[in-house]
Amino acid sequence: MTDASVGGVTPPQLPLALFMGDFNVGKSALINALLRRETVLSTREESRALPTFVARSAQREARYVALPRDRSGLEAKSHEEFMEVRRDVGGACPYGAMGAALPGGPFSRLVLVDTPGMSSDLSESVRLSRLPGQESVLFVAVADIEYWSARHTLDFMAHHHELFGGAMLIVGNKADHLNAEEIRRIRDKAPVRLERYGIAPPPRFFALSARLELARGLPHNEYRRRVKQEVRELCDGDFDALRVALYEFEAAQSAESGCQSFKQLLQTPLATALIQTPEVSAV
Ligand SMILES: Nc1nc2c(ncn2[C@@H]2O[C@H](COP(=O)(O)OP(=O)(O)OP(=O)(O)O)[C@@H](O)[C@H]2O)c(=O)[nH]1
Ligand SMILES: [Mg+2]
Repeated sequence: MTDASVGGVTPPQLPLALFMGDFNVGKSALINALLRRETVLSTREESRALPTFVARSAQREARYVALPRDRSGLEAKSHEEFMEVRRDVGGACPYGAMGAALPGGPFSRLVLVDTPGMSSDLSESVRLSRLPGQESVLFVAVADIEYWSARHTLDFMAHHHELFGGAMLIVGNKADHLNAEEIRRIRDKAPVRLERYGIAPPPRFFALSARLELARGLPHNEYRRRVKQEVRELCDGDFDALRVALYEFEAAQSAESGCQSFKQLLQTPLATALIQTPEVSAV
């Protein structure tokens, strides 16, 4: 085990749900859908966003921050500025990670961590290594449901299943692109497919749609109306089940107070590893 803590001090851990997967699979849309608001950038293009920690705030105003690569203190940002920060391929971006602290929201302690998708032109294959304090991390592997069992995705899942074991969920997103029969077939076969690949016991697999969920509170939403009712019901059901799984994880973590500030949160070993990705953590 490597000591990735900063200055030898490992701050107490808040429970974290870490969303990882290929670019464009809907990791950010999923986080926005869970939070029921457009907090992080979700876009058709590869986002090149930085790792982003979204936490609950006790204050009334939402707060956004950027952590410089040299860790020289946090910089406050407006939401607009926060959405615009991008990782540059040449490495010029001065920041390593972003943070958002939101008042209210569905989770009281669970921090949702968005990560940049594995980039196509950098041919990255991001792999985390074992981290101190990772017991408080739930690994959420996100994939496009149509390609979830591609070899590189299964390899990625197998690697992190070894690290996180039972603290792992799999999301097959964009199920709104399929018909009900296809969704059921993929969902029912997923455990067998995972076990055959050596990912055992298989993590829970959720077939859902962040896009449908984002529109769920809007009764006359055109897109929801266009999607067949059976598909909508399957997606809504699995999204609810995902929410429950996250609540259960949060509730199972010890109630000790975790990090009190972004500064602490962004200095945890996990944050350190993500900030260094891909230069250090990629293999
Ligand atoms: N049809 C459909 N489109 C979706 C869904 N979820 C996300 N999208 C779309 O997929 C595209 C990528 O979504 P993002 O949320 O930016 O995906 P990401 O995984 O965060 O991408 P990177 O940050 O680039 O890694 C956007 O155009 C979204 O609107 C879904 O459930 N259904
Ligand atoms: Mg994203």
